[in-house]
Amino acid sequence: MLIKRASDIASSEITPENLYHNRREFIKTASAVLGIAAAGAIVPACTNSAVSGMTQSKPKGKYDTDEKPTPYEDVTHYNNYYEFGIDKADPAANSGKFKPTPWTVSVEGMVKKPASYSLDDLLKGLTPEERVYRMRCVEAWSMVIPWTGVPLAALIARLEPTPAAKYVEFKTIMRPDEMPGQRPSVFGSGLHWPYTEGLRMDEAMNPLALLVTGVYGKPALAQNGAPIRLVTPWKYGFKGVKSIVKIRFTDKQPLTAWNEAAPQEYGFFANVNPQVDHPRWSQASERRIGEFYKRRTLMFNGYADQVAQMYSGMDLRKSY
Ligand SMILES: Nc1nc2c(c(=O)[nH]1)N[C@H]1C(S)=C(S)[C@@H](COP(=O)(O)O)O[C@H]1N2
Ligand SMILES: [Mo]
Repeated sequence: MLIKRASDIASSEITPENLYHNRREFIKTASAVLGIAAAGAIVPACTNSAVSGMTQSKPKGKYDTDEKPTPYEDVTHYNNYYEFGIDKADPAANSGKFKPTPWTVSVEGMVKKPASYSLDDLLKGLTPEERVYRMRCVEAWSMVIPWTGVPLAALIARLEPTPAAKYVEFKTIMRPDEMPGQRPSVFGSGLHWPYTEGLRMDEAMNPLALLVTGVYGKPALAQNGAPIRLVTPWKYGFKGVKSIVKIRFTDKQPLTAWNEAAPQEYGFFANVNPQVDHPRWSQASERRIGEFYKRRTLMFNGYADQVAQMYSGMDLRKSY
C-alpha cells in the first residue's frame, strides 16, 4: 500500500521530505481506519530502517513545519518574479533565456571581507540544510516549500561586518536581455530595478533566515530565484529577494523595492501580521495554493516563538 501510494506521485515530486510526509499521512489514515493507535506497529520502517529502503525517512528538523508541502508544479509555476512579468505564470514561461551560471556576488560596505565572490567561493565550506517552510505572500495566498540553503547567519559570520553595520541590503541582478520585465514598458510594474531588499542585522542573524539555492532537493529554477535567493519565512514573500548579485552592509535602513514603490502599503519590516491589514485588503486569512478554503493567518506566519522577541517594544502598526 505504501509502495503503491508512492508510485502515484510524479517522480519530480519525490524528495525525502515528501516521502516522509506522505508516509505520515498514510500512517494517520491507516491508524484511523484500522483503529490502531500505535503507528509503529503498522509501518516498522518508522523504527527499523532495514525495511525503509525507498522511503528513507527524514526526521523533522528543528525549523521544519510538518504541514504538507505544496506540489512542485505549483511551487515552480505560481510565482512572483516581476522581472519576468507580473502574472503568476510569467516567471516559468519567460525565464528560458536566464543563465544562472557562472554567478558572481559582490560583497560591499561595512565589512572586513568585501570582494567579488564566485557563488562557489561565497558558499564554500558552509553546510547546506533542507528546511520545509511556510511562505506567505502579501496577496493572501501561501505555500509550504522544501528549500535547500545555507543559514544567512553563517555567511555573515564569515564575511565579518564591522560593528558599525546595522543592516544588510541585497540586490537582484540587472539583465534586461534575459528579463523582459526590466525593459521599459507601458505595462511596467511600478518597481525600480534592480529589485532591492534589506534586513536589520539581528533579523539577518536569526537562524530562520536562509540563503536558498535549492527547491525540493534540486537546484532552484530561475522562477524561484536561481542561483541564490533569500527566504525569511516570518515575513511576507516580497522580502525573499531573488537571484542576488549584491550584498551590502550599511548603517542606514535600506530602501526596499516595494517600500519605494508604495510606502503606504509595504513597509521595511514586512512581518506577517494578521492584525495589520494591507490598506486595500485584509491580512487575517490566507489560501494555501492547492486548497479551496481559507486558513487563519498566524502571527509571524507561525514563527513567533523564534522571532517575536526581535520586535518587542516596537509598534507593529507603525513598523509594518
Ligand atoms: N527579484 C525579485 N524577487 C522577488 C520578487 C520579484 O518580483 N523580484 N517577488 C517577491 C514576492 S512578492 C514573492 S511572494 C516571492 C515569491 O517566491 P517564489 O516564487 O519562489 O514562491 O518572491 C519575492 N522575490
Ligand atoms: Mo509576494
